[in-house]
Amino acid sequence: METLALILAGGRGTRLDVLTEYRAKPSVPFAGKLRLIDFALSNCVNSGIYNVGVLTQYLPMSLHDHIGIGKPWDLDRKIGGISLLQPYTGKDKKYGWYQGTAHAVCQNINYIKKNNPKYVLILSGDHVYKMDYSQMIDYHRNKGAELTIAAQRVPWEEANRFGILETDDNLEIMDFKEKPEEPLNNLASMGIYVFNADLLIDMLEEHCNQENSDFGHHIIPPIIESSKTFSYEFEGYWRDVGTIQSFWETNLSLAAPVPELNLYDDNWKIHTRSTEQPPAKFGAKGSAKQSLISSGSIINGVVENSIISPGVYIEEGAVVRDSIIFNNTRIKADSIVFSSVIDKGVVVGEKSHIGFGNDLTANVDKPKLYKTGLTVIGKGAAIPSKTKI
Ligand code: ADQ
Ligand code: ADP
Repeated sequence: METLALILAGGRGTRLDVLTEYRAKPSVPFAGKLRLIDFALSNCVNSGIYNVGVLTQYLPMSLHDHIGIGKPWDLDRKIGGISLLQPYTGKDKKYGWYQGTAHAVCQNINYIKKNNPKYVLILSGDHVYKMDYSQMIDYHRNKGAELTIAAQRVPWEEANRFGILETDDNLEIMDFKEKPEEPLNNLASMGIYVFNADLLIDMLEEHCNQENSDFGHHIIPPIIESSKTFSYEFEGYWRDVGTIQSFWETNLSLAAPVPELNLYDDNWKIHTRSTEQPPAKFGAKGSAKQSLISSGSIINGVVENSIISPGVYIEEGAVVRDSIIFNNTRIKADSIVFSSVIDKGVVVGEKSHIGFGNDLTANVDKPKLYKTGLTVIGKGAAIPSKTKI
């Protein structure tokens, strides 16, 4: 096959705090029934790329379970299909834990060679976007590029979180700086690369023994000096949900009247593995507005501007607002949940208030400013009745 996609899914993503205590970031639930990695996987198959390797490492169980043999994405194929690429060790301890991103890909160099692709598409497993990679590959080919980096303008104040590109009028990349302290530009690398496979293999062979080798620091800068490298500007919706706030905001943006990211587009479905669930049910006093409610939920309380995963139970008199509730959590009667993210399998006891500031002032006045912060409850927590957090 012409293109092999490699999804980097091994990073810990510490800024997502307790949500990544038991799972890798690409496995974090999103939009009620999805997980973050569903975007990269679905984009691959929707772009006609059916040869995908997923590099996993940190707490891979939930991710492996989710991906399985790739059936929901039609990746359970004899030719191509999906491969889960875990770190392994060899006879002379030549291999081991993945350190930097390039080090991770490097340890799978034999897998790349075996597939013998013309292009290798490198992706992150934790970005929220819909992108037709086949257009990027056409662009790469038409430009005669050896490496193409997808890029997007980001707010200036965030530019230091990204790799920053300088291009000429022809969009050839002249300079690249990984997370510069004082960025001189705001054109950010999206961490999505199309490599000519032979160039990638050459570069990796040169850098393989460097444990910390990372694309942004060690692979891309020398390539820009020596090879034809282009920027592919992507103007669609794209978010790298690095922090709890951006995770919360990106999720809730889906409940807006006309979200920027359309999940209801039949031409670009985001596939996921889902379990059999009965329909969402609303009791006589149950209501929900401007919210996503997943199957298997029972809503007997009030839900506003929130994202509810499968199997959530919201009892009578409970109010959930501006919040994200993961699977099988139960919010008991007369409890209030404001501006919070509550992980799976949590039980919030009766008459509790989750999402109050330290001064017990509710977070409701200006939820967009997040000044009072979000409340995050870890997986499986049992919150006693009448607790205020
Ligand atoms: P970051 O996202 O900060 O910047 P990094 O932390 O290296 O880069 O993670 C990239 C991806 O690789 C993530 O999906 C992560 O989970 C995964 N990953 C990290 N370490 C890994 C390992 N050892 N094994 C397997 N997977 C691993 C990158 C680029 C920037 C660019 C931003 C855009 O370096 O230049 O601007 O992405 O988001
Ligand atoms: P997530 O919260 O990311 O959805 P799951 O609850 O689906 O994770 O768990 C992922 C996998 O890990 C499942 O196969 C589950 O059976 C397994 N698992 C979860 N907790 C434990 C545990 N304490 N011991 C062993 N396996 C576990």
